[in-house]
Amino acid sequence: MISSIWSNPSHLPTALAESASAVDQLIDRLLAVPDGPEARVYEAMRYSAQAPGKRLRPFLVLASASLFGVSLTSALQVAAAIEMVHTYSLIHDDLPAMDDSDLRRGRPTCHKVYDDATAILAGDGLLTMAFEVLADADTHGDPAVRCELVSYLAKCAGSAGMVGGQMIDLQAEHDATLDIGAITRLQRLKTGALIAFSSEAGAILGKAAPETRKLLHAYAHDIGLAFQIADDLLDAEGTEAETGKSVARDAEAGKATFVSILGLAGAKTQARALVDQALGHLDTFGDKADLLRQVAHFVIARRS
Ligand code: GRG
Repeated sequence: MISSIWSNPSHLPTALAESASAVDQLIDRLLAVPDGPEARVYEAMRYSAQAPGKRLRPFLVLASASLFGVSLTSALQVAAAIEMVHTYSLIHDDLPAMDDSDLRRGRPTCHKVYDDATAILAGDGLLTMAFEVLADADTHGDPAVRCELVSYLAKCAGSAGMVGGQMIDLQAEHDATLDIGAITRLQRLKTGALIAFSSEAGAILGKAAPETRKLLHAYAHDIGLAFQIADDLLDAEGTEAETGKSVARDAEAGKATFVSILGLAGAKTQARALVDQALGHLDTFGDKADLLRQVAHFVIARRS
């Protein structure tokens, strides 16, 4: 049972730490380093995947799966897969050809510790292994469910989702003229699509009715945008010590963001409104959705 991993579900920091520990143990097993010269790519994959991130997406998988009586084994498989895809995106985003960042999760970035080619391969290795994990029989007894997970993650991570959002972002890099609609679409693809997959994964595993899954999609849409506004606020107001990554990059690059368009106060108001809207989508789930409610508040209160 999923709830067995949470000793105190009303205390979000403890619940986040407990689900992070469970998913990290599985990732540790999945990324066992083989003998042979290919060991280097596994070491680079482990370096980034085991770095101290929030493990927010795995948590969303576990919290959404807990609504539908899904087994812990199934939910952890999906949680590990989404964290692998997320980590791949961070490794590639930090490369000199993209964001050229030296610091991620409070540590030197993968390409700084290894080299660019190894970092590219580590990202590729994590992305492809995620689909191997989803397709594994441990993920769900019903092949149709596994197929739906593979297909939906491919859509969310690929050119119709995160990769597409990253492409728009790279093209808009020095464009301060993007309007709020364009930024919203960019961020829905770049950040929101993986958050949508994570939040809907429980409904897919639990074979929930389409209208129930839609509620989680709507919740994810709202917290995804709130998460991105919080990210823009951290870039504008946070410190490198708090966030574990470079800050003030957006303003330096002259980039249009939610903060540059709405202002600091306007962005905070908008983020709070999105969280309220997200909570509204959870009404029908009752107390069972309390962790999803708490995490909605957390995405805008976080300092890293
Ligand atoms: C390279 C295909 C490709 C995509 C990159 C997600 C992404 C697209 C880039 C990451 C850069 C970034 C700062 C995105 C904005 C929000 C975001 C996804 C932040 C990082 O996620 P967190 O805060 O990170 O959940 P941790 O380290 O806690 O897992």
